[in-house]
Amino acid sequence: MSKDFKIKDISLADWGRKEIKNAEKEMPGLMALREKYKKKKPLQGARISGAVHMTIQTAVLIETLIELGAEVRWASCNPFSTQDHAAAAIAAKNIPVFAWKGETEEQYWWAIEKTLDWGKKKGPNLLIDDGGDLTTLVHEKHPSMLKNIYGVSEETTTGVNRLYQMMKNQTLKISAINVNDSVTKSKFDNLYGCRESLADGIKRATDIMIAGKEVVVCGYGGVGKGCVQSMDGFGARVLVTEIDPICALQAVMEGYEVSTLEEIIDNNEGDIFVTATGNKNVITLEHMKEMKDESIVCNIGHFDNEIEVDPLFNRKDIKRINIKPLVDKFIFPDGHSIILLSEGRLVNLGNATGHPSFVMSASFTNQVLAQISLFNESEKYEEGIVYRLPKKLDEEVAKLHLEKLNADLTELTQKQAEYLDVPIEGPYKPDHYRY
Ligand code: NAD
Ligand code: 9W4
Repeated sequence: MSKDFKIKDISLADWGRKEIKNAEKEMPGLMALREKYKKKKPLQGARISGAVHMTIQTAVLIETLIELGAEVRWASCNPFSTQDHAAAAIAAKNIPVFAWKGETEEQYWWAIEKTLDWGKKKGPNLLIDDGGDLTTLVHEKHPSMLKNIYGVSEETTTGVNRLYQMMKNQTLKISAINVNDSVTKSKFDNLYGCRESLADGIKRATDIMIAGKEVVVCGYGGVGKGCVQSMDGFGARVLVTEIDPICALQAVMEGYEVSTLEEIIDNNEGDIFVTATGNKNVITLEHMKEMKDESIVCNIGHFDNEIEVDPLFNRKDIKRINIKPLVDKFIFPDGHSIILLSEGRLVNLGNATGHPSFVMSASFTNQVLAQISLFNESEKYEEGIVYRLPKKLDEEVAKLHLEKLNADLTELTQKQAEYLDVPIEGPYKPDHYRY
């Protein structure tokens, strides 16, 4: 049989397999689903085309889907995000995977196309997407496949925004589940994930001691709150900038000073600057020109436009010294310098390996539940509509992770359930509740 995969180097498979084994221990939600459904195989007959970053954690997702009975074909949703050892381990199990780090634009789209090539089986019947490229490709280039597809589950904000846009324009032709807005996805991705991986990125890049430093965090939303808590935990003095009075008040109530970048820089404060706003041009060239010598500047928010990096790289009067990959010193004409991490892109992905496996487990457990539901309860879903997972399943994801953490949940008594007017088995909160 000719090989049905394309990856960088199959000799990396052993290394990948060892890391997958380690990750399984930290992905209890996925492992619990394997255990729960090993006999029932609720995805038997499912043909899943997936386009999600081909990482070690995604390998655990892929193998969970297969254990539940599915066939899968996989590509990455970003030309640079593949961990080649993860892809190799998947290919070594003869799972069709088309992903390697550093794909060209053309190779990237070729790989996504390959996930749709089911031969005589006439295309996929489920999609898992991250960012919306796979969903768009099927709609625009393979509309004949749409009628056989039970639905797509989408991982990220960008992809979910594209789905709602398609729903509004009535161009969405399949059912869709927005996994991004499950509480157990977004809290982990934004708050708990960044709380762990910001320091990881800064430290791998610079080896700096955070205790005693002044850290400026721009934006106090989910990501910003995680970053602030992390830096505070290390013993930094944390300052926050915000445009939203509610978030600014939250920061003050937690004991953080809220100021503006201009004021902070004017006062010669700030050793480390972190952007976490989702906005553009938050730290500008003018800011960096006035920062203290050797200030560290990094971004964990919007993937590439929070820091005005173009003039740093392009202006002749600013000298660049590359310290190591994705760590650069820029020397200004007055002699002072700043250190920029990940060229202004996401510091936790460029200078570290992103979120811990446990964070991805929370997110991917939602993905698997969404796939099971789309495949087995298709009567619940209408074509062209974007749904969220019911709160009961969000609670289920949390429960599967609590078991590994040795936590004992209190059970409601019948009388208490009646008093609160909630079902004894959940869901325990109304839909408008903000966690
Ligand atoms: P959010 O909307 O909850 O928070 C962003 C905050 O920034 C808001 O409170 C907003 O008022 C504030 N803000 C906007 N413009 C500002 C400015 N000019 N100065 C100061 N504050 C400003 O969003 P979030 O969930 O925290 O996500 C933020 C960004 O992080 C998004 O782009 C998201 O995609 C990204 N993200 C990154 C990772 C990662 O792993 N690196 C993970 C999750 C989310
Ligand atoms: N990764 C990534 C890595 C390198 C990289 C153009 C050259 C996101 C979520 C998860 O995006 C991810 N290099 C780039 S873009 C890029 C992106 N470029 C841009 O110039 C360099 C990414 C989810 N995740 C975790 O967080 C942990 N495990 C996961 O699966 C992974 C990767």
